[in-house]
Amino acid sequence: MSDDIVIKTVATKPYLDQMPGTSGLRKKVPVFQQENYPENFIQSIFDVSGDVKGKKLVIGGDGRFYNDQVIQKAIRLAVANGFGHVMIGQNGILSTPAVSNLIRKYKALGGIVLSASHNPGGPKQDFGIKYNISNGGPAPEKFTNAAFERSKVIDQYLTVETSDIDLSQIGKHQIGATTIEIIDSVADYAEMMEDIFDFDAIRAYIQSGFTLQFDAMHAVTGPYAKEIFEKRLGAAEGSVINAVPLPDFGGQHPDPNLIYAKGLYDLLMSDNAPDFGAASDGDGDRNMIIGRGMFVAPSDSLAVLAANAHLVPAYSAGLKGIARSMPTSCAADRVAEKLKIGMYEVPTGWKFFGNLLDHQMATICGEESAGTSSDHVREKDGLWAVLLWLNILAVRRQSVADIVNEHWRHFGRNYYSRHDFEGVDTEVANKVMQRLRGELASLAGTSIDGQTIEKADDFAYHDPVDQSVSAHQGIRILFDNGSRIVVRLSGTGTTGATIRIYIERYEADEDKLALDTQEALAELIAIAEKIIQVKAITGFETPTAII
Ligand code: G16
Repeated sequence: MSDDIVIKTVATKPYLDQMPGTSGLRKKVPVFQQENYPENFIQSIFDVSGDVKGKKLVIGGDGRFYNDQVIQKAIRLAVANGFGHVMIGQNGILSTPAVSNLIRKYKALGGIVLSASHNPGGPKQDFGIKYNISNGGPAPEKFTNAAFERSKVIDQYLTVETSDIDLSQIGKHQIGATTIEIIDSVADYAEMMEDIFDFDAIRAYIQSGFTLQFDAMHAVTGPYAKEIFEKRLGAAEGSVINAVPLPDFGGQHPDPNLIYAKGLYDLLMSDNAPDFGAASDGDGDRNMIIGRGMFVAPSDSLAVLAANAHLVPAYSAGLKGIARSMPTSCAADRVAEKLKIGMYEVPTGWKFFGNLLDHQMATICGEESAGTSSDHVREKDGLWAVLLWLNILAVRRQSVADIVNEHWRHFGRNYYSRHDFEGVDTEVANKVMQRLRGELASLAGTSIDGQTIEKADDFAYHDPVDQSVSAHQGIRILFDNGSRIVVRLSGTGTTGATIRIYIERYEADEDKLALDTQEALAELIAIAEKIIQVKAITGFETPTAII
């Protein structure tokens, strides 16, 4: 391609809605299709990134509808803004943890991930742009706030006139002073996984007859899972299902939970169950773990993984600390206490783990929303979590159910559930939160149905590293017996508001460890409605999702 490029300055008008949520900017595709909409946002990111001249940028996405077109726009903007080297996954495919790894490994200034995570894809569905900084993690609030401010006043962006880059062929292109490199989407990531885990042990376990099924949900992890589970670890062909990324994820929500991965769940509960089942989401950062006959809730998974991580090569020296998001159950806290290591509670959003990981305060992090990861990258990592389970299983040679039951006998069980009220009118949702905030001061010390509230607050996080304060991160109602009710508004939806209510109760009695979760929490669920009045105010009779 020619060296003479003409950089064009395009006049544009700001859109006022480009505020990133919990995980980047997420909107419906038609919103992103408005004139200059993605360009405005990407230019705003570059504008607040300091000097980008000659720097490296990683670009990839989960393959959803509009992915390829925004990649071409991003390439033109990157060239015009003076980046020296742009690395792009083949066919535009890169999982979120793979982007995090590439940024760190190749010392890039940052990375653009085109994904709306577990939200559905297609011409009328969701799209998103996330930006990760040079530590490989999601841009912190300071950065996203600055980008948002910039987007509100932006009046021009830079681009070049050039033909589309063929994303299907691995290789290099030169546009002006910028090298555009199409890379193998999987190779670097798979290599990193081989460095962390004992692939020989897992391979031997699989050879001995251990069976697994991984559902890639027609999203980004298909090619990664094929390479790792089937090719490198020797799982039978067909162990990875829905392995081809599709722009509309086959019309499904690529959300690995009991609602959208019900087929996998049913298989694992059936007579034909393999030993192990797992799934990941749109962009490959979430995970779902199901043993034969046993679903492992994400909060429990974090606790079990933390308690057993020392069995795996990369963590054999032990963990430095564990971190979880505030609404995640306290099961991991009991592990940290036993291991005598630090335990950190941060707001929802992976960006809050960045400082703890960078400063070796935490090694493993996790969230109730099905994200788990470690200090190997600065994102949550779905396949890493699956491999950690597999490596532990290969060492312990016990079933998932036996390991989890043993864990509960040892540490007690944190019964836990999330009740979502989706598609609530935003004003009504705000009313629920405002009313509750107004009640907080009077809640402490009161008893409801025989349960005493010890503390009620609006969670504010004081980052121990940079001393920044993030306020209003969700309401916590803490009972004197360790039970908790947490309420917050989701930051990832694209339609109306979602109220999430998280309910948790600790049980140490060995005879009460196998109760049905909703039954075990029934009393607390009733108390939650009395305090929050979500049904009364919204008019919803039941949650739209119980997870
Ligand atoms: C994002 C964030 C996570 C967060 C999750 C749920 O995940 O990266 O840290 O826990 O959203 O957020 P909310 O409860 O606000 O909907 P993802 O996988 O969507 O990028």
